[in-house]
Amino acid sequence: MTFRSALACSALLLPLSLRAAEPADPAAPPPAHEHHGDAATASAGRKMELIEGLTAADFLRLSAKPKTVELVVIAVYNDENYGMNFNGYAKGNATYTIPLGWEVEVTYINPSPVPHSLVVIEKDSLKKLQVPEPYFKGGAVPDHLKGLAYAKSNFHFLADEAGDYALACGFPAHALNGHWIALEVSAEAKAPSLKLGAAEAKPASPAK
Ligand SMILES: [Cu+2]
Repeated sequence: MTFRSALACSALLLPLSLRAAEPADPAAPPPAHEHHGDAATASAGRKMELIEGLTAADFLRLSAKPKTVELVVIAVYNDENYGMNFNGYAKGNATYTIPLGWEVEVTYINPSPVPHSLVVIEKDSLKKLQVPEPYFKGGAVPDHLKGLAYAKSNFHFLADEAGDYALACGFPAHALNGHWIALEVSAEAKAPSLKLGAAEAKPASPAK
């Protein structure tokens, strides 16, 4: 065994956290393809500084204010659905559940050069080529039909009617092509939760 291959073998035995800190070996094979939704990826000209430091724990967080929840919804989080995803999920494959009567504070981030947007609409409206105005007052980024690239935008709305909604991209035809995740406003839910893909729904992270 050469010194170099011995080194490579010992590196494989190190815990992931230690290996991640080492400089990349240009001769090493690329890392295995990550399952969608697991992590943000830097491809396609994304400005990663726009989402730096954010993790899945930030997707849903209780606010310090009562009956208020904070959402971070990132467009083009990775390559899922050709980038037409929020937080790595598309086609309703993630679901936010908000108790009826709660205030929802949303931070929308699009680190990519491709315009996308975010608007809260009824789930039934998803089939339309052009998504309608936000269902709840204030429930959209500005210019949601034009979209925002390399952008961060905040909006908030009161979830004052129970039902099945979508957090959808308002850019023409994107919602139709799966650029949406689900939002349920529930009279039964006692606390907000987030279900990502096939995983169990998780409660909101504690307030910062
Ligand atoms: Cu979009």
